[in-house]
Amino acid sequence: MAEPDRTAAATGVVCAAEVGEALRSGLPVVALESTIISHGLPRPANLAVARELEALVRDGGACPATIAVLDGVAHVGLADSQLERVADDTSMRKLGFRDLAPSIARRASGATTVSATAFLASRCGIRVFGTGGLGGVHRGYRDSFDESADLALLSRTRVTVVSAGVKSILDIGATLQRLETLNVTVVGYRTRTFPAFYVHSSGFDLDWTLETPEQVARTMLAQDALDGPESALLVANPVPREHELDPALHDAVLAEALESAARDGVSGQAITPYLLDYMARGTGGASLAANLAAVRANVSLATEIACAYAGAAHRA
Ligand code: PSU
Ligand code: MN
Repeated sequence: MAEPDRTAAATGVVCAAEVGEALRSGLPVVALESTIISHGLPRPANLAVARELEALVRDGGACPATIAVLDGVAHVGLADSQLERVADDTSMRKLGFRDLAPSIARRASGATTVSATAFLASRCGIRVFGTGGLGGVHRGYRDSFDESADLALLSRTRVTVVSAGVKSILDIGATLQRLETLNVTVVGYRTRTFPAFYVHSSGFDLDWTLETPEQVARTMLAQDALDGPESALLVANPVPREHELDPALHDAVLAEALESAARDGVSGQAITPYLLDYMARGTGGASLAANLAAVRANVSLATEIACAYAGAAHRA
């Protein structure tokens, strides 16, 4: 990758030259988050996955922009050596939106969650973002108040996020309620029920279903034209049925994982990585296979949507 555009360096945000050029030319760009690489997937396979996701975007005709903070600079688009660092460096922090300012001020390094990634993408003019599963309302939130900052950020950020719903480790019904209250538009992609990340369906009905990338692009253009509050569009793309985790195995291991987390007193930022790791070990890697299938499908769909949107915006 060429030298970054350093004129942006003073702001603490640097858009990689390739990404900046694509955006200026109206070419499709897809943002990718880094927390899934550093905290969501086991080493060393995580680096191969990070590279594979970027390749999926390129093969689909768009420019990938993986986002992370390195030594106090928020990078939108990483060179391969930077991607390696995100995957290998065990001291990378987990950064939500609210962590960006202190990480820049303290010259810290960290991977960005959905909230930080969505913000940085949108700030640079990237309209589409592909990820695994969003954060949401945790089970037991009545005691812990644990609701991911992803939800509030998406209620005021104009970005289209493609995810396999929210992780089944969460309270999915409560998460859907919060998304409604926060006015985040949720559409199912070729499904009438909200997906549950590792499994195809959570059983919760959705109000809207879209069938093609062009329909998603038209919905984005309608959001632009309405000119309402800058909220996101959440495209819920279920993991393909043939790759889903066996629901019985899923429920059994999840119950153990939640008990173990309570026993170990895990809370706050640590709970999501803890539960994901427990699920991967407890299912003998099967949850990981479902996780990867979901992320690949989401990144491919995000690429198709970015291409359809770039084409439609160009014609408009
Ligand atoms: N989905 C995954 N793996 C992950 C995450 C989501 O498959 O690691 C991350 C995302 O970065 C998401 C974050 O934004 O978990 C939510 O964390 P929290 O619940 O602490 O907000
Ligand atoms: Mn949380």
